[in-house]
Amino acid sequence: MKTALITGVTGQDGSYLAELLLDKGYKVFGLRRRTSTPNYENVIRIKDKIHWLSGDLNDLASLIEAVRISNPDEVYNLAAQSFVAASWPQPIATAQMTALAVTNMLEAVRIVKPDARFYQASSSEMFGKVVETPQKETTPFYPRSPYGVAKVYGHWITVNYRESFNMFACSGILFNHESPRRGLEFVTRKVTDAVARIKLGVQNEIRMGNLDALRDWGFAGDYVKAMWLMLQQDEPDDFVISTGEMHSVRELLEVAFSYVNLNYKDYVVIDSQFVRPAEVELLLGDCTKAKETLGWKLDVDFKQLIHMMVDEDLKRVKSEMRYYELMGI
Ligand code: NDP
Ligand code: GDR
Repeated sequence: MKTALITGVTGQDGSYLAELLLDKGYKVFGLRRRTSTPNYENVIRIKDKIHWLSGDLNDLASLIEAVRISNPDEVYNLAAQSFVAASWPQPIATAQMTALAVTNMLEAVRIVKPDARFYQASSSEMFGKVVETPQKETTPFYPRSPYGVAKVYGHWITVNYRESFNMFACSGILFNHESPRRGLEFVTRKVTDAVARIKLGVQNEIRMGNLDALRDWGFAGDYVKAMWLMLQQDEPDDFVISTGEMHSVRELLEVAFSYVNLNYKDYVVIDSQFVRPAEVELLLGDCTKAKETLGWKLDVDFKQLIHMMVDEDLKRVKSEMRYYELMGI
């Protein structure tokens, strides 16, 4: 039985990855930071199957202890401050959690279990300003947010530990991937949640930022398979994971609202608070290397993804409404 340690296991990707590894027969350890309100929503179905470890990315001692206790064959470093918009008001916390913390995790592995295989969650946000399209492993980085800058650090320190200490360290440069477990502040989930609420009569409008931004959106359940595949290769390497298709935020609104027979133009209000100080106008990935080397492929396309998210939000909002009715709220 193989053993994996996942940081960020309570997040979107961590929960799908934990399910995938449990299905493959892994013993899964999940690192969880202490929060005043426990947040097990994404892992509710597998909570009892995960071996929980208490730790924080900024507390090296806790990471060393997590690696010592779990003695992992594979480490997936998914934890981060992952919301780009929050990285302007919280640039230092973002640098600590999204950049420096990667060194903490690599050090913990290097000191305690240097032969463990290591996955770093790098991001298409590192490409930022358009230098080349589509973007691939060799495209130069030009990050446009404190988050993007922090991810560039995390990416290069992972490459550096591979080259300096001969560690099996891989970096997955993943383009946007979404699911019904996506945080409510990210644009896809914000839209599908609003569509459900508007359809059910508990919301009147949705306030949005830049509708012209273009993104390469895939399904998180497909993307975690690529993370696992990267750690099964003979040699460590870095891979772009993407759909190779791009859609605008406006198109996302169109697809989500029309699915429930509504016109987004009747509900969208542009609000400058959601416009970013510097924008990444366009992301489009070329994942030929991953397809050829890893044999990775997509199962869910853009429309299926957005429809799946609207369906799940409709179910959730309906059950919330039933609960409030029962409670007389
Ligand atoms: P989420 O925001 O859903 O999850 C982030 C996770 O990190 C949560 O479990 C969170 O815990 C944990 N975390 C944050 N800070 C700390 C800390 N100080 N100590 C311990 N744990 C912490 O992100 P995703 O699942 O969407 O993304 C996973 C990773 O992939 C991130 O690194 C993200 O930047 C990167 N990425 C994501 C992409 C995407 O489109 N989803 C694309 C490219 C990269 P808690 O529940 O307590 O908040
Ligand atoms: P992103 O995702 O910044 O690409 O980072 P997000 O869904 O937040 O934004 C995508 C695009 O939509 C535009 N936008 C809005 N975004 C939000 N959140 N809210 C709005 O109201 C809104 N209106 C327009 C944004 O300006 C942007 O252009 C995600 C995260 O998962 C990162 O962790 C990851 O690294 C990258 O994807 C790849």
